[in-house]
Amino acid sequence: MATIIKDITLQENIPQNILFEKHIDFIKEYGQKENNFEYAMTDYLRISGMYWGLTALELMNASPPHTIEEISDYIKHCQDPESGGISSCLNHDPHILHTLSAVQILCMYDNLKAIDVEGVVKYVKNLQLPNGSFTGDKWGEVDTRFSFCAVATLSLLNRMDAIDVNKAVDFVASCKNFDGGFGSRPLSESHAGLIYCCLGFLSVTNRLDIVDRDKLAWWLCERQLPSGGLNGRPEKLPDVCYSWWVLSSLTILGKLHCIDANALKKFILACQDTESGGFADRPGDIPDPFHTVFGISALSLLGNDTVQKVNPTYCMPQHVIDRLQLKPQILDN
Ligand code: GRG
Repeated sequence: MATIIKDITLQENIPQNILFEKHIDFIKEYGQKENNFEYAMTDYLRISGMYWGLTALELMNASPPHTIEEISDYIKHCQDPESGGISSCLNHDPHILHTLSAVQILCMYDNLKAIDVEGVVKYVKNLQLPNGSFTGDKWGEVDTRFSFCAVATLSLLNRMDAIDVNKAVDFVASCKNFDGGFGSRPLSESHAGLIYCCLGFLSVTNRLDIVDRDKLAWWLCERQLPSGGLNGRPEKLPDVCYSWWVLSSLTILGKLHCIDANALKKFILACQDTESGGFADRPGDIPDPFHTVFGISALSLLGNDTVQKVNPTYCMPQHVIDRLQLKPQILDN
């Protein structure tokens, strides 16, 4: 059966560089509009949104719009004293994704003392099921994203001893597919976002030996479309966020050189909004902090030295990972 290629056509006059001033203003202003509709409707994303915006600013060498004390204080109030987990915003249920985002922010500012670290460790430990998988919260959904969130959080806290790592690896290994990719659960379709989560998980746990390296690198390179952009699975449109999920995966596999880097750089730069600042999923769409941090991080992986070096496993500034003396596994070229 023939594969259908969906793609976009890049326009002329693509910016040649990162529009730093515009992106910095865009991110700084995004968090200030507390009375607008978007702010109210994105409660459920708040702490992860802070991680995207604050990481983007740090990678662009810009200071945060609030003091570290104000940021830490907000996070502290989102920690549930009972379970130890951290919620997306005040008065919401805790979730492992926002728990990771909070820990990433506090590690970036070297301020873990703002939260009850042992509470976080207890929360993550209690989300592990007997088969090694993790649920995202008390409601029980299982997904390889949560396996990544669990080990990323615990490794940043230097508390990997709290969980059964071998069982956790067995579960992720059971999500490997015939095409070399990984899905969200056993027998689920391979998807570049989930592949990042599984490779990130295996990089943290030092178990990249279970990967079919060449087959998976081939599948990931097949994500590049004639426009230069990457999609997340066959027959889908390109989206700048896959520049991150795919490139970080190829970097972990030691296969970054297999992509057409110049074509991808052009696509990523074309996703910048030259008026409002920020990156959109595709050129001409509405920009947001999610696509902005992943666009900038992908450019960092491609060697753009006007931004800080990003770590491919944690999507955090490399200097933070160095300070914490973490050495996630990365395969040689
Ligand atoms: C610390 C960087 C970091 C991540 C935390 C939650 C998580 C771990 C990673 C998410 C990985 C993932 C599943 C990304 C995909 C996101 C996305 C845009 C999905 C869109 O799904 P569809 O079906 O998109 O709408 P496609 O492109 O397949 O049509």
